[in-house]
Amino acid sequence: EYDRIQCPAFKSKIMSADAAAALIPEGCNVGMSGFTGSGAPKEVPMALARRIEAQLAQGHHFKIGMWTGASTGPEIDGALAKVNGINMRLPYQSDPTSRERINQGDINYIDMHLSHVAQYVWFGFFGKLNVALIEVAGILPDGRLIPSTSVGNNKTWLDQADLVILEVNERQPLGLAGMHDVYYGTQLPPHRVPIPLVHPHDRIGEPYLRCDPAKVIAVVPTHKADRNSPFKPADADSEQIAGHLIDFFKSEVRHGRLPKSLLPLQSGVGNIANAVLAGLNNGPFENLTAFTEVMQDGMLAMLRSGKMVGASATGFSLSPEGEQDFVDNIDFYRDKIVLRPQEMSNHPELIRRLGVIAMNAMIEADIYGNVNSTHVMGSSIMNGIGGSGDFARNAYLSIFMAKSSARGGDISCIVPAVSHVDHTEHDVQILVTERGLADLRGLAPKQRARLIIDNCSAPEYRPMLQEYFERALHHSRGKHTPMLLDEALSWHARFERTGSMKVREAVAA
Ligand code: 0RQ
Repeated sequence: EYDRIQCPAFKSKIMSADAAAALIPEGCNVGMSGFTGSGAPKEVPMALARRIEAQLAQGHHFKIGMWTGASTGPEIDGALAKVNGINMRLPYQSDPTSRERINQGDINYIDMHLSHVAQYVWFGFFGKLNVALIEVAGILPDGRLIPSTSVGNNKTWLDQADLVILEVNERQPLGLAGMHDVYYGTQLPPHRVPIPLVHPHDRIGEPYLRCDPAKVIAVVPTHKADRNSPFKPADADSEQIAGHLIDFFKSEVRHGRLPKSLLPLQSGVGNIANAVLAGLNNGPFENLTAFTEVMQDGMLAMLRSGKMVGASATGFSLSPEGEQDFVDNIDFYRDKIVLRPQEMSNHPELIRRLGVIAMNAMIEADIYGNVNSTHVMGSSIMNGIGGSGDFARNAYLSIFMAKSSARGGDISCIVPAVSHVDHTEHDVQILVTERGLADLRGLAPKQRARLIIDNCSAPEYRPMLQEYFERALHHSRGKHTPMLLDEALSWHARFERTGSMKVREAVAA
C-alpha cells in the first residue's frame, strides 16, 4: 500500500478524528473543503458534532462558523446542523437538516456567488478564518498536498487559516494527482493582472496545493466515499426541456450565432441538467467543451463518447456508478478534465472571455424574465444561488430551465412576479420549460411577457397569466413593465392560504 503521508512533519501529526476535533477552538470560523459533496472532510466534522453534543449534555453550547466551497454531505452539514452547532454558514448548502435549521432561524446563512467567496475572505470582509479543515488525496514528501475530488476554496482556506487540519482520504484515487490546476497568480486590487487562460482546459497554475507545515495541527486518515446521489433516469418533462434546447442550439448554429462545436458549456446539477447533457451526447454537435463548476455523470459520458474534448470544473457530483467509472478510467479523465479553485472555475473574467453557454435550473420565473433560484414562497431558502449568478451574468448565452409547474400542478413556475429575485431580467436571455422556449434577446418587457406566457407557462395557468397581464397593461400607471402592485404576489399568498395557486376559492357569480 502506497504511503499517502510522505512528509515527516505531517506524519508526526497523525491522530484520530476525535483528537483533531478537540483542537478546534470554540466559536471559531472553520473553512472546510467540499463542493457538491465531492472532496469534503468525512470524519472530523462528525467528531466535532459529537463534541458539541457532549458539551450540550453538560449545559454548554458552542457553535462554529462554517465556510465551504459549496454543499457538502450529511456527515458534515447534516451532522453539525443536527446538533445546532453552526452559527454562520456560507456560501451554499443543500442538506435537508441544515435547510430546516436555516428556515427555522437557527443558522445565519449568507447565500452568495461562489466566485466571490475567496476574494471576500482575502479582502477581510468576513473576519478571520481560524481553521482550515481540508480533505486531500495525499501529502508529498515536500509537504505539498494532492487535492481530492474538488478544489473549491481550499487554496484560500490553507493560505488564510491560522491552523490546518488535514483528512487524508485513502479511498480517493491517487490518479487524481495531476488533474488539478491551482492558480497562485491572483492578486488583490489594485495589483490585479489579467488571468492568462484562453481555452477552457488551459493549465495556468500548479497541480498541488501549498501548505505551511507549521500550521498543521492534525492529520487524520479516512476511508469514506464522497456523497454520491443515485442517478435518476430523465423523466419526460426533462427530456422535452432538453429537446427544446437542442433545437435552439441547432437554430443558433444555422443562423451563425454559435459555432458548430457550440461554446464552452456550463451546466447546473440535477435531473434537467443531466437530460440536457444526454441530449447533447446524442445530438449533432462535435468537439464540445465545458467550462463549468461541477462535473456530473452526463459530462463524463460525453468525454467517453468523444463528443466532448475537454472540461474545466472545480468538483464532481457523480452517482455511485459515475464514481466507479471515474475511478476505473482515471488516466483517461485526467487528460481531459482540469479541476480549478472555484474563484477560477466561476471567474466572471474567464466566463465572459470564453463565451460560456450557461444552463441553470430555477424555482420560478416571472413574466418579465426575473428568475428566482433560491427561495420557496419568498421566505424559505431551498439551496442557494451557487454559481448560477457567476455564470448567468457573464455568459454568452444565459439559459434558465424548469418544469412549468411544481407540486403536482399546485404551483405555477411562471408567475406575475417572482417572490425573490436572484437573476434579474437583465441576466436572463432564454427561458425553457417542457412547454417550450422563450428567446428573450432583443425584446422589451411587454414583448417578453407575451412570449414567456405563450411559450413557457403551464396550460392550466396560461389564461390566468394572460388575464393578469392584460389587466396590468390597462390599469398600471407605468406602461413599461406593467404591474398590479396589489396582485403581483397574490398567487404565492393564495398558495400559502389554500395549498394551490389555482383559484379554487372563487365562487361562480
Ligand atoms: O421539491 O425536492 O421537495 O420535490 O423544488 O425541484 O424540479 O427537482 O429541480 O433539483 O433541478 O432544483 C433551482 C432548486 C432546482 C436547483 C433548484 C421544488 C420541487 C422540488 C427541486 P422536492 P426540481 P432541481 C450549479 C448552479 C441554484 C443553484 C444553481 C438549485 C425542488 O437547481 O438549487 O443553479 N439551483 N447552481 O417541487 C416551490 C416552485 C418550485 C418548487 C420547484 N416554483 N415553488 N417549490 N420546486 N419549483 C450547481 C452549484 O452551484 C453547486
